[in-house]
Formats: sequence, C-alpha cells, structure tokens
Amino acid sequence: MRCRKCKGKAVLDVPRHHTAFCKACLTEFVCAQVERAISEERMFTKADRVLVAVSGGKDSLSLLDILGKLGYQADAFYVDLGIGEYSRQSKAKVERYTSARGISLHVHELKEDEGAGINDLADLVHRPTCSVCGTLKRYHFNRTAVEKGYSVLATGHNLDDEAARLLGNVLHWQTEYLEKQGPTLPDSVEGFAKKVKPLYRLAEREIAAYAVVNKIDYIVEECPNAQGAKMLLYKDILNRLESESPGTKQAFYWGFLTRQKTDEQARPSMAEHDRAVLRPCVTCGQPTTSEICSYCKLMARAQKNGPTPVGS
Ligand code: Q46
Ligand code: ZN
Repeated sequence: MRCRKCKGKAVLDVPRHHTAFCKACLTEFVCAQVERAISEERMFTKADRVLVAVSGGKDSLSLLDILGKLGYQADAFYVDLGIGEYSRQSKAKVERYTSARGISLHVHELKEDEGAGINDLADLVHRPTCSVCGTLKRYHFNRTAVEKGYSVLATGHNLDDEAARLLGNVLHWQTEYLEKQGPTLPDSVEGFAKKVKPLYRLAEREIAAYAVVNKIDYIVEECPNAQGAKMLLYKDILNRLESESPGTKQAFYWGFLTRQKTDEQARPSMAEHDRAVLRPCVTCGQPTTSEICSYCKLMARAQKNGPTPVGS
C-alpha cells in the first residue's frame, strides 16, 4: 500500500476518503482536519487560552499534541476518578506527557475533594456510575476552566464518539440532547466556558494511528466502567456499517450538523435560550437551570446517604 500523496510506504488506509497515508502525510492530514474544524466551527483562535480535558487516552493526549503542533495555547486538566490501577496508570501517562513538554497540568482529585472515588459516590447516590461521572466531569471541566481563566474547554471526542452518541439520541428521540449535540457549544452566559470538540472530523482509528506514529504514550485500556456500556454497542454497529459502506459515520454525523445549522436559523439560538433560563446555583454559584445545580444536588445526596466527607 502506497501513500496517495507522496507515494511513500503507507501506514493507514482511509477508505472514507479513498486514500492512504504514510507517517508524515497522516500527521499532516490529521492536523489539517483539526485546523479545519477549529476555523469552520469558529472554536477558538491563537489568542485564546484553551483547557484540554485529558483522560490519558489516545484521543485527549493526541488533541493536546495536535494543538501544540498547530501553535495554540493549550493546557491540560485531569480529573482523578479514583478507579484503582486504571486511574493510577492514566494519571501517570498524563503527568509524563505534560511534564516532558512543559505543559501546565491542573488536577482534580475526587477522593480528596469529594471524599470518595467515582464508584463509591455512585453507590451512595444509587445512580449508574457513568451518569454520576458525567455530572461530576461536566461540572469540574467548566468550573476549572472559568476559575483558571480559560475561555475554551476542549474535549477529545472524535467522529466515532459523536456518531455513536447521535445514534443513541435518535434511537430514543432525545430531542433536548440532540439540540445540544454540536462540536461547538457557545459560552452563552457568564460563568460558562465555550465547549469544543476539535477531533469531530476524525475517526477513532485515524487518531489511534496518529498517536502511534507520533509516539504518544497513552493508556490503552478503557475505563473498567465502560464495559458493556451502550456507547460501545452503538460504535460496534456503526463500525459494521462503515466497513460495508465507507463514509457512513461521516455522512450520518456531518449530515446531522448541516441540518442542525439550517434549523437554527428558524428558531431562537441556544445562547438566547440559555441566557433566559440559567441562573447561579444558590449553593456554589455555578450556572444552572434550577435553584440548585445537579452537582450540588448529587453531593447533598451523597452526604445524606453516607459518611463521606464532602468538599466543594
Ligand atoms: S470515565 Fe466515567 Fe467514562 Fe469511566 S466512569 Fe463511565 S463515564 S466509563 S467516559
Ligand atoms: Zn452548585
């Protein structure tokens, strides 16, 4: 297999673009796709300070790497979920990557600040672990970005993640989630950082190949709580469709984004809607749609149900 661009030895075929790339051309392709996502979706500029939420996995560390190569100001934020060996290893990968490149790293420790790891917290509030994890991560991503002066919070969600999420939302007609499923969510009110997903144009296997070619030392294991998650099933189904018919994932998700943009012109923008409904949480001051934000509700419930010393 030869690289379509330079005719060198190809390391990855990309059937959805009818092409194949060598190491150098793959890196160029990946960086160009991210640059295009950033400019087309007006995510941020070189003047913005960007906080990248990193897990130690290939996507978030690659995103940090690509933003550095492209000359953006990007720092890292890691939430230590306290999941035994998995958290220890993923944190070590993040620390090694950032310290080797002189990137600032902010860390939030659940065991220290919330008084328990994610599995114990989920038990205390009798809710599925990943749902509690989602609430906590969303809260701390935003709070840390705002408090530390970052205007933008970037996550490593790729095309496979977004297409799988879209499939889940469509299968259950979660229209309220569909409205908010875009690669750029605006900083509609004070106290909210803009949220962006600069990898949405790239498939998981393309990013995995980028990480290997660029010698990024990432944690290969998935979070142990991800096993059996619905998202993995949706990804598997989409991968089967993709192998039969390359380009399916991209057509599904990008087609959704095109329709979403047309619809937006016909109704009030999400920013206007948010401005009308959001107010500061009476407990912590973070923006919320009800009197008390979902993080504070969750922590109050954990405190009521257990001996956990709860921080804020
Ligand atoms: S980290 Fe958290 Fe995922 Fe682990 S506990 Fe579930 S949601 S699976 S992205
Ligand atoms: Zn709150």
